[in-house]
Amino acid sequence: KILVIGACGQIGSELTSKLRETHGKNNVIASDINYNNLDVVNSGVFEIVDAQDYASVKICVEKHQIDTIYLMAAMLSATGEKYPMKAWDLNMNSLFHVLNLAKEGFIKSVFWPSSIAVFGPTTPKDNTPQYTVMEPTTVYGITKQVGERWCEYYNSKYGVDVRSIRYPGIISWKTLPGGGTTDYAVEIYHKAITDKNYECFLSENTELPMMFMDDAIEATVKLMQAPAENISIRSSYNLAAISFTPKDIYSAIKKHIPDFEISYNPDFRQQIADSWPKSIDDSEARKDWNWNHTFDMEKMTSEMITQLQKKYQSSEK
Ligand code: VAH
Repeated sequence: KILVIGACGQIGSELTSKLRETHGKNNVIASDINYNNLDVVNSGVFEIVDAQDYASVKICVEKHQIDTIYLMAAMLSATGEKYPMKAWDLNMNSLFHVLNLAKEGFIKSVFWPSSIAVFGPTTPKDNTPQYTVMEPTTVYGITKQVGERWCEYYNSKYGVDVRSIRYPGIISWKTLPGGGTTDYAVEIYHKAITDKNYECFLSENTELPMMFMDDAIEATVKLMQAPAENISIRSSYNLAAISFTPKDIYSAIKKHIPDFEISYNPDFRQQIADSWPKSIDDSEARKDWNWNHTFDMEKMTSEMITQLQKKYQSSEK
C-alpha cells in the first residue's frame, strides 16, 4: 500500500487523488500533521502522522502494510527564510526517517520531491543542465541539495529505491500552495477572478520555470512506474514544462478577463526568485522515462480560469 505524507498540501492533495485513481482508493493512505484539508481528510483513509517523529511514521507504515511512501511534507522557500532551523529540521528529519525505514526493509520504495531551488546565483540560468554548479542561497534550496545527496547515498550504499524530481513552480487550482515564491502564479488567477486586480510580489520580468499540476502529477507517476533499470539518476531529475514572467501570465489572463489589471511591488521573495534559473534542461527525464509535458501557457490559463470561476460561483451559492 501507498502512504502520502503531507497529503493536505498543494501537491500531496492532488497526488493522493491521482494515486487512488491509479491504485485503488483503499490502497492509498493519506496523512498529514493536522486536518487542515477536509477534502483530503474525507476522501478516504486519513491518519495524523508527524513526519519528524520516526515512531509516528513507523506505526502508520506497520498498521497499513505500507510499501511505498511519497514524502510531500516540507517547508517551502519563503517560509523557510523566516524559520531557517524549523525548515532544516522538518525537511531533513522527515527525509531521514523515510530513507531509514526503506534501509531497514520496512518499506520498498520512496518518492521525495526536490526543486529547482537547488540551483543558485552561480548556476547557468538558461536551460540549466542536469549536472552543474549548485550553490543555493535559500534554506529550502540547501535542504533540497543535501537531501539529493542523501538520496543518492542511500541508493548506492544500501540499495534503497528512492526516486526524485526537481519540481519547478507548480500551478494548480484545487489547493492553495503554502509559503512558496512561485505562489504568485497561483494567486494571480484567484485575484483576476475575485478582484480583477493583482499586486504581484515579483517584478514583471522575473522569468521562472513553471508547470501545471496535472503535468507534475503525471511525471511523478511515470517516474515511480518506470522500471528500476531505466532510472539513471538517483539524486533528482530536472523537470521542465514552461517558463514565464508575471507579465506573460498577466497577458494570458487578460485575454480571458479583459479588465484585469496588475501592479508590481517586489518583496523579499524577489531575491529568492533572482537566485533561481529561468529555464531548465530536462532531457535526462525525457530520455530515461519518456517524460513529456502537455500544458502550455494558454491551455493552463484557460483550465485555471474555467475551474476557479466554477469554484467561486459554487462557493457564492
Ligand atoms: C517554492 N513552490 O516556491 C516552491 C518551489 C521552485 C519553487 O520549490 O518554494
